[in-house]
Amino acid sequence: MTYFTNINKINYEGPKSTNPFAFKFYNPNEKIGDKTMEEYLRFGVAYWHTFTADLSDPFGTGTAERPWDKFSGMDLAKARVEAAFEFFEKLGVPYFCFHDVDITPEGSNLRETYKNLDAIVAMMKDYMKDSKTKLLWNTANNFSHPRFVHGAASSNHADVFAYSAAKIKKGLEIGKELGAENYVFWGGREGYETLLNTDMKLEMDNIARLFHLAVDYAKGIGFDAQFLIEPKPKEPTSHQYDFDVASGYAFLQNYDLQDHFKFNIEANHATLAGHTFEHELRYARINGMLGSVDANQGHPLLGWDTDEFPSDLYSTTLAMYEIIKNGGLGKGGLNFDAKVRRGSFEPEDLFHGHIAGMDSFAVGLKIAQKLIDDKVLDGVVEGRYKTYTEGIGLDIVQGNTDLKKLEDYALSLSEIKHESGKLERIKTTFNQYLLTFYAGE
Ligand code: XLS
Ligand code: CA
Ligand code: CA
Repeated sequence: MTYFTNINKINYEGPKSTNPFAFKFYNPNEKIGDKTMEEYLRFGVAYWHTFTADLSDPFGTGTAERPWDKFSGMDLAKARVEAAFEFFEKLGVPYFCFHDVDITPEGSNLRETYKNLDAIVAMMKDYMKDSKTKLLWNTANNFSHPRFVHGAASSNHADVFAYSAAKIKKGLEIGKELGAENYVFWGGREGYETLLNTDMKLEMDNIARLFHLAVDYAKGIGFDAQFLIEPKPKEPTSHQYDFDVASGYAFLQNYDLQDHFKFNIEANHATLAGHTFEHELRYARINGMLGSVDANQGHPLLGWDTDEFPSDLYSTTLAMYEIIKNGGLGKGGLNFDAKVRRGSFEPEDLFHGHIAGMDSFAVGLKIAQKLIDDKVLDGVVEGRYKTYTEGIGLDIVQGNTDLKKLEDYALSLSEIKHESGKLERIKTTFNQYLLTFYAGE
């Protein structure tokens, strides 16, 4: 059965195209630096937002009109797989991602849930034989069901720890079966509401215990996916343990997990943490911890996780700047953890959302590569830190000094001469690159 009947394959038609079902900037085979766009961007579709969600929000029921709505139970799960692979093919996207509960309904007990999962995973495996779309990552949803009311690995109840472990074990087996390149851990309810009833130390120790068990199990079954932690500062709990990359990295080092994990960085989670997207990418990159990206954006006026499709070119440019500097994303990719707005309820909106996101990152990639080729920001940064390339600065960075020597040097100084940071000039140049790009294309 065909689900998106009126929509054909989305092709690159260039910036002058007026066809809404065409890419204006994402040209998969175009070379940027030493890679093609497709190799750099490694786009993924999030199963939950695109095939499972109904666009309900805390104030209203779902509005989504989907061609698979007429099915229910396992028939619905199967229809979604058919629709998903049709969508991947038409969009020409190399990856997808899912939680266990996105692809099948939960059974009345864990054994039944496994049975449902096995059926759908077998079907997916079959579809993947003829499809170019691969699994970027899968994960266990250990947060939606009421059993996770007090957390998963961080729950006060040991049975919930065991249940969560079982779902992760199954997830790792599914990842292996489908050839997932990564496995994600987002700490859905791994956080707390109040310290008044919380043993924070035990909760954090237990999260680390479960991570170690997962690392060991994956090794045991020969599943060599990259493990990824996805930080988020709040929502649903008021204090999530993986607040941001910095706190997540400290956690990994504290529990000797840093060699087994990298980060999956979501733009909207970065902004919820009071950071920019590029701050989180930079923090991970300079520590060798940048694994993958959940590509979306928050609403500038709303303080919650709105998961919008990315369209802010300033942000996609700065994000791609970090990704190019990282030498690409390795096994990671750009997963659109993004949902169309509640008012965009028609099936074709799913294509428009992804086209917007893919084109925005393609533009970001092109501008970022040009900024790097022309050494625009590198030149600024090099000039700004030049005092560390000679004299006392060189001694400092090479470790050839001590407090006494530094004191002698400071006592000999008459006046410290600063230079302007030239922020306005830099921003103008940045805009020039954005605007020249438009004019030239
Ligand atoms: C929720 C998270 C979630 C993870 C995967 O805010 O973004 O969807 O990406 O569990
Ligand atoms: Ca996410
Ligand atoms: Ca989110």
